[in-house]
Amino acid sequence: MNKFSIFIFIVFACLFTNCQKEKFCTEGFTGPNCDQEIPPLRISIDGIRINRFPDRKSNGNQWDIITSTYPDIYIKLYNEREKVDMLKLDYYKKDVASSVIFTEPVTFDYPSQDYVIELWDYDDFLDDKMPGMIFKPHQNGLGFPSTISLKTADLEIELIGAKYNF
Ligand SMILES: [Ca+2]
Ligand SMILES: [Ca+2]
Repeated sequence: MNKFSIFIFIVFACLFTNCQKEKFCTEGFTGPNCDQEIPPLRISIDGIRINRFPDRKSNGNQWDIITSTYPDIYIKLYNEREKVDMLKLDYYKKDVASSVIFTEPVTFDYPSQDYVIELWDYDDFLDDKMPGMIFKPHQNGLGFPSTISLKTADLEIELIGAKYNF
């Protein structure tokens, strides 16, 4: 075939195979209408913001009694199945009255699996366990938000600066 025949061949091939309808979807989406989400391979975040937690223990007592009633919060974060710590902070934020941010990068290697986040109140003797939650970093149908909001009856937590790897 000469160059012209090759050109004609490609034009006809396109007409019969709908290749002119091919689109480039936004990253993370696929399908004829670019509305099907591709499950991310990995999600990394810049930090964790705690926006709400109970102001008292489940028995009605205050979190602390000596210098302030507010808890001294640290976080544990692990994969529910493997129970391997992804984040176990060796510091705490003192006397947290309402919201607090932990600027701690974390990478979720299995974004569709269950992870557990636990809050703890540091005390000198025996730390108080605060509420926690089980969550999936990626939930199909919500798109790929840069802030991942997690809510239970007791807690409101945001995973901030989320980046997605496909
Ligand atoms: Ca306490
Ligand atoms: Ca404390």
